[in-house]
Amino acid sequence: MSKENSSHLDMYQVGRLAELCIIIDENDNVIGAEDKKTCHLYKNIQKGLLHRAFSVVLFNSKNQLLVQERSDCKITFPGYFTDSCSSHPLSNTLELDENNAIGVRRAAQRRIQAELGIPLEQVPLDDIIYMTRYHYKAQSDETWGEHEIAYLLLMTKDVTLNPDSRELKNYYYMSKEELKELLAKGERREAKITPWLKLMAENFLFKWWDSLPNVNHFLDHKTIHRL
Ligand code: DMA
Ligand code: MN
Repeated sequence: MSKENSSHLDMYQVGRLAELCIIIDENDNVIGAEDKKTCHLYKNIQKGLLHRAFSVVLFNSKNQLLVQERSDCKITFPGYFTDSCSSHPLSNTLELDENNAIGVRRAAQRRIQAELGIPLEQVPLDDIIYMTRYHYKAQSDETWGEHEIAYLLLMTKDVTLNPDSRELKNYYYMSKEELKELLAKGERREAKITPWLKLMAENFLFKWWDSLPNVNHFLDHKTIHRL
């Protein structure tokens, strides 16, 4: 890994850098594929490289949000508090399928299983609701960053968790008030919060939270929110 800042990575996360992400234009049209490493090097992002991603917010039946604390080995934003599950659809036939965002939902199903250890039967594709998309850019350190159009996905479900410690070091179910408190701690620099959890909270989450589990009137598959 030569000169890049990768001292905090373990072999598992280094191996994951070979995953093939989907390269898109600013309107989310597929234009190619590049490995995860190429997509997340900030020098490439500064040249405009953009990839497709997703974020899942998972609520239990008590209307609490599952919040992850990322492992210290993550490439970007290690040790930060973040949404329930986020990652990238891969450049293969199943996950490129744009019909009803099925490819992205398949990727979410795959990563929910991998990161959180939730049994597959508890995560049917039909329970993963595609809400809307947002486009953002964020620098993690001098080497790595994010530049994505992310599909925001929502699930309301009581699940069984068996988290992978290589991905997250902890998880919490938070009420609206508890998330607000965490965000306030973030503002005071007493907690590290991923830029995408912050943006999601500022723009979408609290509106949706109030009408759970009936979120259909918030679906917006046309807009790509530029945040
Ligand atoms: C990438 O998340 C996706 C978003 C929306 C930031 P991540 O860094 O957790 O991805 P992965 O789990 O694949 O490393
Ligand atoms: Mn990414």
